[in-house]
Amino acid sequence: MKHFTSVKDMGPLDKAIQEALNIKKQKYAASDLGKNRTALLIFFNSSLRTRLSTQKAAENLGMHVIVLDVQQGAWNLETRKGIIMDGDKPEHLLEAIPVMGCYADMIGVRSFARFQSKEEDYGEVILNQFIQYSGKPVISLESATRHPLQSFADHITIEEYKTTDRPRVVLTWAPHPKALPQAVPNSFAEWMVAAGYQLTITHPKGYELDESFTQGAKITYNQQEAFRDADFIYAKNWSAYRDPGYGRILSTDRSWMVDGKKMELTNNALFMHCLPVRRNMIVTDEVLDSPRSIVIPQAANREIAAQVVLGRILKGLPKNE
Ligand code: SN0
Repeated sequence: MKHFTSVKDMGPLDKAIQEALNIKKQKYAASDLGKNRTALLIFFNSSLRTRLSTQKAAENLGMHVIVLDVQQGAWNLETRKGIIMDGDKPEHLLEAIPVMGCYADMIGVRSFARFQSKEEDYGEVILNQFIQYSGKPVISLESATRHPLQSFADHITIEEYKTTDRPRVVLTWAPHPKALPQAVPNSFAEWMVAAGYQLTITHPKGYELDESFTQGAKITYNQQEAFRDADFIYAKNWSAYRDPGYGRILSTDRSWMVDGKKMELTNNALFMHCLPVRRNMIVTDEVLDSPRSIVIPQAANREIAAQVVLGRILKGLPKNE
């Protein structure tokens, strides 16, 4: 594996799942693979699970890890090309990225959608600059349009908990006080269809996602209908994708919150969320604290997903001199 930015970099998914389940049984079996290798994890946005699980996965493989929070201590980075740098940003990504590449064998990047320009976000301008200018393998730690390490962990989790071959998976929009990216739902939809599951997406009118991610999924505005017979309920808020209104909140309708009554419509479904989750906005305490919630084992699988990806990238690196 060279870069990891979407499900398309994974190859056959049954093989990836097998690898993940093997790693889960023996996390330290390849603790020499990353000897004298350094992973640089760079965060333009906050992180808890991604930061901890990716660092842990790298350490399981014997790697060194450097974590850089751009907002805390690094020079404020300019990202626009051709700009006169007379403002508050002393360093340009065009120098910062190749410099980072000098110190690392691979670079993980978190850079959320900024909602200033849909073209820039959906063109993955920041992630692509890392790929273009670092000279090193790049791992998405959530980019503007996708969160593939999360989706892979979601896939592993569903494989572990499913009781039928092709479970019914429902992605439901839920209300949130802030405008959030579409990366998690885009990536989840794309990955679930690739995994061969029966995917239904439900959201209020106006929250349609980019169709290139949702092809193969059933889409309905009727949440109750979507919940009927579901095996997995995956809740997530996202902001509008369609224009006009890209990156905006169109609805705060609390009736979309996942609660115990809605869960009763399902086929005894399990509840999933990528976290962080806003209690009693997205989902009630009752559901989140119930035995049907698998958000913690889901988060635990982030380490396994990252270890599969980092291990594959390590195997593809040129020999250390
Ligand atoms: C991010 C998102 O893409 O939705 C990261 C999810 C893994 N979530 C948030 O930014 C939540 C922030 C909040 O205020 O709840």
